[in-house]
Amino acid sequence: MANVIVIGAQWGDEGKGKITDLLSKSADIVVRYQGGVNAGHTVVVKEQTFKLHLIPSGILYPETQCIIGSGTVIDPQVLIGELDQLDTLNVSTENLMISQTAHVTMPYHRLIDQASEQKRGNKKIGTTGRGIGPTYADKSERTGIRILDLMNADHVEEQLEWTINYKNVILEKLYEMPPLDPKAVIEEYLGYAERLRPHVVDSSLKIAEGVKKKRNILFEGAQGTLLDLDHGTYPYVTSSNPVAGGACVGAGIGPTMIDRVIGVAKAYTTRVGEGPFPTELDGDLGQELCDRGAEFGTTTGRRRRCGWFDAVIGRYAVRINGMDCLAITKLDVLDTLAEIKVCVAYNIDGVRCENFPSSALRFARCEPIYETLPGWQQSTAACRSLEDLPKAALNYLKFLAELMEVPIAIVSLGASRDQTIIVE
Ligand code: 2SA
Ligand code: MG
Repeated sequence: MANVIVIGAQWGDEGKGKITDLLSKSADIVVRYQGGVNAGHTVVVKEQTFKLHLIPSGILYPETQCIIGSGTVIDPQVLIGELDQLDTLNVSTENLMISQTAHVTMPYHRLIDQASEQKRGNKKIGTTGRGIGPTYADKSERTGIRILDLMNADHVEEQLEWTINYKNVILEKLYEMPPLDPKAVIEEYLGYAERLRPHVVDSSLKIAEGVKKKRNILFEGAQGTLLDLDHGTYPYVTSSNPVAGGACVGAGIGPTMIDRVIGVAKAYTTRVGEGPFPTELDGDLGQELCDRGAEFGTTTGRRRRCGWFDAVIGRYAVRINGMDCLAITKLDVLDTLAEIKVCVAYNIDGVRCENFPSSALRFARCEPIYETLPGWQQSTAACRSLEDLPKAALNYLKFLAELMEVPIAIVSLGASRDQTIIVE
């Protein structure tokens, strides 16, 4: 196992939660390195469904240490809600660690995220409305509140009073919203600080200690490659770096310490929020994928847009992440189809293009060039090895691996832990 990064190879919701849950069994430490409560992981264990936004799914294994790293943004209210949920389900949260240098999502971040989306009108990003962009903006602008600030009551009171008064000008003047009461916010967040205090650590030091002791460390990406702030479909992206390189920055570990990068991709493509999506299916077929795949956001409940597998973005994800191998999820969702299409290249203004165009304007003009493969029209849900798969399903997987020039290591055929093929 060693030190492994798991990333999403598409627009998020690839089923990383299930794959990291599987790998967490062999991990001693699981680290979240970016994103915040915009992420949503659904893990099903013994018919119990866990919905986690910030806490790594590794928490379900009693021995595994879980770290919410420096590059994440933490909404204390949501995090405490997750701690409470796990408590009622008798899952111990003693092994949860929170980076002291992670930034805090405050109420004004949430308000500004939602209000600015509204102001954008038809130019909106389609954010989760969880305050993610504004929290990272403050981090870059150097007006952010960090976990270590919250831990220091005297200092943070002054800092928050100034910041909230400053944000109130924006709320009132720009968005015509009522101002926040600094005293009430400060009191509320100092309360959260006490609940979180026992979990707060120097996270990069904890990780370094783990490396020294040769512990297996799993770095769990949230969202996906195409939502990366630098390498995704900007501006329709999130405000962090979900790509593998982001793990080094967000966790505070050098690239020489990483052994493997595993990409996770769905057997088709989904996207939630605005922005171009070349292989999107609008009609009945899109609806069928959505219904069969239960494609609704874990965080916001939004319906995900669905389409065919796009091997151009797949190849791009292999390159940007230095991906060693791939996990293909939700293959079973395609079980009913007579024919399956795969986008092998784009047509941009009459020219065939094999590579993902980094210009958003060019990407919006991409028309998919498809190859059509026969479907298998039988259930794969009970398959436990590649030999169990119908021939057409195996051919489909081989075709994807060839197009993306990466081996497939894991195939997932349903939500539960045992509906998985590990390729030897
Ligand atoms: P934000 O809120 O600023 O990060 O939104 C910016 C864009 O990033 C997309 N985004 C996501 N896309 C897929 N899944 C995400 N997590 C949730 C889930 C989403 C949900 O697991 O289902 O519940 O709706 C996620 N988080 C951010 C977002 O749609 C914007 O396009
Ligand atoms: Mg998700």
